[in-house]
Order: sequence, then C-alpha cells, then structure tokens
Amino acid sequence: IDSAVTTLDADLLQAWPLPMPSPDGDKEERGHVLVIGGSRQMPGAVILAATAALRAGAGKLSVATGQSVAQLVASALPESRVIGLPETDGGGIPAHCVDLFEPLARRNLDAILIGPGMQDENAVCTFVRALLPQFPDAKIVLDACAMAVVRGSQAYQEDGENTGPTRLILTPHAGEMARLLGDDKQTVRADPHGAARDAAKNWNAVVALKGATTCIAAPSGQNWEHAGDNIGLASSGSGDVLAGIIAGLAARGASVEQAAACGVMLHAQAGRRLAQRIGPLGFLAREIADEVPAALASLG
Ligand code: NPW
Ligand code: AMP
Ligand code: MG
Repeated sequence: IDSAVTTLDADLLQAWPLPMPSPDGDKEERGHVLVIGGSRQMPGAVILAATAALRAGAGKLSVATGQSVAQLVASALPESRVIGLPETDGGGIPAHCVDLFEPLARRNLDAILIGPGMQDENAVCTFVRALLPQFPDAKIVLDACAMAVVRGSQAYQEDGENTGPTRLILTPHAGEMARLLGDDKQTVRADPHGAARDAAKNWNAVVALKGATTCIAAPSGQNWEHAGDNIGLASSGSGDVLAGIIAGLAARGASVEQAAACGVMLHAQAGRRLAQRIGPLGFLAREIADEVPAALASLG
C-alpha cells in the first residue's frame, strides 16, 4: 500500500466524528438534501439513493425525477417532496426545467445528488451546467451519467481556474472512470489511486473510485482507501445507495472529504452486517440503505 494512503477503518471514523445534531435541534439542523435522478427505465435508482440519504441522517428530502415516474417515486418515498420534470425523447431532463427548482433555490439546500438512473447524457450535462450556479452553497454529488459534465474540453468549472475549495464529489466505478479519463479499464484498475488522484486534480473534486477496493482522492492530495471484503455489495443499485449515503452525510454537515470517506465506510459496514445476518450474497441494495442507521451506531 502506498504510504501516503490512509486506510479507512473504524478507528479513523472515531477520530473523525460526524457532526451530531443537538438534542433539541430540528430537522433543518440535519440538512436538506435534493436527489435528482430516475427515468422511465430506471426509477428505482433515485428511490434507492433518496432512501439512503435519509437513512444517513439527513433531516429533509426533496426528489426531482422525470414526470412519467414522479407518481411512482412519490409512492415509494412518502417522506419526500417530489418534483416532476419534463423529459427529452431520450428520457433525459431538458436544461430549461431548471426554472422548476426556483422555489428550492430560495430555501437552504445543503446537498444535491444528481445522476442515479438518469438517461440521455448530453441533456443531463446541459441541465447540470444550468443548475449548479443556482445553488452556489450546496455540496454536490455527481454519480452515473451526471459525472460526464466534467469530461472533455467543455468540462464544467466552478470558477475560471477550477482551483478553489471544492464542493464536488464524484463516485465512478472503474468503467465510468475510464470513460471520464479517456483511458481503458485495465489502466484504471492497474493504478486506481493514480486514476483517482488525476481525476481529483483535473476536476477539482473529491473522487471515490469504487470497486472491491475503493480509492478516494481529494484535490488537496489526501488519499484514503477502503478494502472491501464483501462481494455481496457488488449488486444492482448498490452504487446508487452509496451516492445517497454520501449526499445525506454532506447535508448533515460533513465536509466533502468526510462525506465521501465516511460514506464508503458506512456502506461497507451496512453490507458486512447484512452478510452476517442474511448471507454473503443476495442481500438487496434497499436493505443496504435500511441498515445504515445500525451501521452508523455500531461504528460510533
Ligand atoms: P462493459 O460492458 O464491461 O464495457 P450497468 P451502471 C460498465 C443505474 N442503475 N467496473 C460495464 O461496461 C445507475 O444509477 C439503476 C468496470 C457495463 O456494461 C446508472 O444510471 C438501477 N466497468 C445506470 O443504471 C439499478 C463497469 O458499465 C456498463 C462496472 C448505469 O449504471 C442498477 C454499464 O453497466 C443501476 O445502478 C465496474 N464495476 N460496472 C435501478 N434500479 O433503477 C459497470 N461497468 O450495469 O448497466 O450499469 O454503470 O452500474
Ligand atoms: P455501482 O457499480 O455504481 O452499482 O457501485 C457498486 C458498489 O459495490 C460500489 O460501492 C463498489 O465499491 C461496491 N463493490 C463492487 N465490487 C465489490 C467487491 N468485489 N467487493 C466489495 N464491494 C464491491
Ligand atoms: Mg452506479
């Protein structure tokens, strides 16, 4: 292991405690998270991510999804306000609908997750570029096709130089990272810390490169890793849950570095508990989300 890489374990989490609410606090104190995702073919991803954000302790949840699935998403998430968005022919979200977020822009949004289950990458990128300046104070988690906004010569930059303090977190798997960097998967897998570091510097973002071992890099040069011991976590919707946990922690007041690092730990700990209780394979992504409060308590 590279000596500059910090191993994520329970000791580290205890030394780096998450912000805790005051006993007499209200839900505002634990933050408002907005999850944007889902589409006709993949409404489940936004349900999983949003559930995970609440399970990670966020106080308030809003969800924005394509109008064709908004009713379904609302029934699955009775805790959430749900905004139905117009959809492109490709199942994406057109940029002009950022106007629909105006009522939210006037409230305090602490974290926004964009991407799980979205389709039509080009439309999503145009939409993300239009949306982010409307919420200059929110921490931003980009997952799945929303991450494409940082790729190429038209990459989104928060400021002209893209060097200021970051509010962005990216959560690619090796395939997504390879596409973003213009490398192949073998290159990414051969040096995952190097890939995460390059991405963090290129895009001024905290990057969690997911896999059996998850490598996290910050633009500051800090690196963490979590060596997974739980193949059951590699299942449909698991990454959507991780993105939701990270957004929920960010909404609660964790820094972007802490949200990514602790989010990866919590996801893994939830999986470990499910592997023991249910079995090493076959637990469900929604069960990972539901296990997060107990995982958090067990690490505290
Ligand atoms: P190939 O074929 O090997 O070249 P999936 P996804 C690659 C949503 N979901 N390491 C692989 O490429 C997500 O939120 C919705 C390396 C594969 O063919 C996203 O919006 C769910 N490569 C969307 O689906 C539940 C890997 O990527 C290609 C890799 C796509 O997510 C499921 C596409 O892969 C899902 O989360 C890895 N670890 N994993 C829902 N309930 O609505 C994948 N690839 O499996 O089609 O999707 O990239 O994970
Ligand atoms: P996604 O591909 O976006 O659904 O994310 C998959 C999730 O499963 C990530 O959190 C990965 O770190 C995790 N994962 C994938 N493969 C393994 C593995 N072999 N062992 C443990 N966790 C894994
Ligand atoms: Mg994913």
